[in-house]
Amino acid sequence: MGVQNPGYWLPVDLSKYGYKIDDLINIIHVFMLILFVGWGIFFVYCLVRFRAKPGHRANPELIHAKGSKYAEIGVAIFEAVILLGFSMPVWAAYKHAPPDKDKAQHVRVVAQQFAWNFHYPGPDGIFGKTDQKYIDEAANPVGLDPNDPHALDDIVDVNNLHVIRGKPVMLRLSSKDVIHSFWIPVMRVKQDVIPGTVFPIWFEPAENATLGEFDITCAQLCGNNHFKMRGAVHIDTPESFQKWLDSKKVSTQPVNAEEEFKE
Ligand SMILES: [Cu+2]
Repeated sequence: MGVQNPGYWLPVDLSKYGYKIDDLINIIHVFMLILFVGWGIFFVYCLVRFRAKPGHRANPELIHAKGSKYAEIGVAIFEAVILLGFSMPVWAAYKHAPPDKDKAQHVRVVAQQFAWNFHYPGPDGIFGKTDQKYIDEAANPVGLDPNDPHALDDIVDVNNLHVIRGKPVMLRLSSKDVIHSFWIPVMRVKQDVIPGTVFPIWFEPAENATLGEFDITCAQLCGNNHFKMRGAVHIDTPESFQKWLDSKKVSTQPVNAEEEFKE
């Protein structure tokens, strides 16, 4: 599972807006490197300059040097620019709906120890109701309500998220049990999943994204078999997506749903 090459730095980016996250990571790393080297040099300078010497007493008076003052003001300004100018706008862009949300694909994600359940609304575009009393770990892992007509065409796929190139994907994340963290490295999305709450998150596979399967992992130590909690995001063309959809149609009907429908 997963064909991406980890490379020497960040994983391959197949998302339309992932470069913003990458830019931020690069800027912060370069800045931290500059700070690290600067403070390291200053530290070594102080060790040598102020070392214990015979006939020399420590002076507790503050030094009012201009240079260090300007350096600290400069660092504070740069940090404010990173936070207000880069970090917050990227965060805001990722937390709100995608720019072209009308054409988005909607998927519910229900995390559990140790799998990702993906719930698609089906051709009617409406998610069927779910309730934990209908949950059957094998046949109905998200608890689709067999009495809800909107649930009849819904599709549930364990560990497989199918998306289309160039089409935004809006996810609603929830958990059946403990805290998990939904992570698609190639899409640059990561979000904690907390029981009792629903978190929205979105991403958009780039128009020219490599087709195929890429890792989805859980980034929060969530139990003994946490390491097994991996799925795959399948980047499809509209045709291959449809093919997959057709293959799923009958097999994932919730138990009793067909009978209920006939009445
Ligand atoms: Cu997990």
